Amino acid sequence: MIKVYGVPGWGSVISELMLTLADIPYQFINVDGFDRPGPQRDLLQNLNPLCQVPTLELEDGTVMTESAAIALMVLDRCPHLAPPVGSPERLQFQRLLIWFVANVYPTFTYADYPERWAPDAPEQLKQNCIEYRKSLYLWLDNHLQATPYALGKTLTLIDVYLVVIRTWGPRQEWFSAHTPNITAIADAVCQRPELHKVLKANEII
Ligand SMILES: N[C@@H](CCC(=O)N[C@@H](CS)C(=O)NCC(=O)O)C(=O)O
Repeated sequence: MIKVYGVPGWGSVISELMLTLADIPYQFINVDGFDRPGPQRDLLQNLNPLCQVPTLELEDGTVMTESAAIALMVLDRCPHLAPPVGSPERLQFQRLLIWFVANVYPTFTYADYPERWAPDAPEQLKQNCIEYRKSLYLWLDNHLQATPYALGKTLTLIDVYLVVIRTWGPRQEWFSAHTPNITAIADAVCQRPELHKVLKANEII
């Protein structure tokens, strides 16, 4: 069975939700505290030198990291979780998938541990990243025109990112006030009964 190394509510929930949608069984291994020296960090770093979650160990022991790569792996097994090849929505799916990990995720890398990158001005780095992230979300919200999900009537793996990031900084109240489309899509994902157990375990609902 696939092992998902993670922390409840952190990036590992993105993989947990994707695997759940694809009906792929997995075992969750809690590595809470991995971002400080200790046994959890040693365990994770042994698998993933970047020491980040999500980190997966596949059925055959292969290590898999990077949420977008994990999404593509899930799609290989369960293609209906993305729009069909050749459709305009497919291109949007591909664009947004890479957009998230190329633009949004690094703002967490730098803002969550600012002293690592700017020991002389950590607070400034943190604030700049948070403001930049907000500008990304405002662009995204304008770009999302479909309902009830990001790409229309069918839930895709992009929707998983939306329901998760809405719980992270700048937090749900900010999203409610500034990003009505992200909010509506995240609310729609929260209604999916097959995701309730994982959403609850990660305190998203
Ligand atoms: N590019 C990675 C980013 C993963 C990531 O940054 N995860 C955060 C937790 S949500 C993390 O592990 N941070 C610890 C660190 O960067 O040291 C992905 O898309 O999976």
